[in-house]
Amino acid sequence: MNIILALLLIFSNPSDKIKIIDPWMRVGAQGQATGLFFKIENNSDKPDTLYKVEFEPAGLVQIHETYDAGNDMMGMREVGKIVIPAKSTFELKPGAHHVMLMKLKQDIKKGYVGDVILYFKQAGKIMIKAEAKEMMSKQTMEHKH
Ligand SMILES: [Cu+2]
Repeated sequence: MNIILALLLIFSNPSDKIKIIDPWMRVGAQGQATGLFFKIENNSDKPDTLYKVEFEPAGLVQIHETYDAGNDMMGMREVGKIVIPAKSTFELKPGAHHVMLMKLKQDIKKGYVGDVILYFKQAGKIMIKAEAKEMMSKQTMEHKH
């Protein structure tokens, strides 16, 4: 190993090991819930776990997965955390895992950019900005809690 690489390894910020790619949220109305989506790239040689998300304009934030509820319906339920294996990418997207921003204190309109804080067990606190976009979807989402 050369010296420059060794120094980079010593001084690299732990959060560089986790990269958040293409964050966005779906538009939503005050009092309602909406989804937050992004890709998590884990460049570390250890698994990492996303276990908490903060978004000030939401009264409640949960990490959800989507499942087949039968009769062509999709259900959602809280999973509490997402484990990202070493050297891999995990995608949160509509119809799959997502962050649910619930009890919105304000309308989230198209073009709005929100500050979100993600908490990882290894990488710690990561701040991101997510822009609100409209989503075209034929899926019917239903909460089953
Ligand atoms: Cu959900």
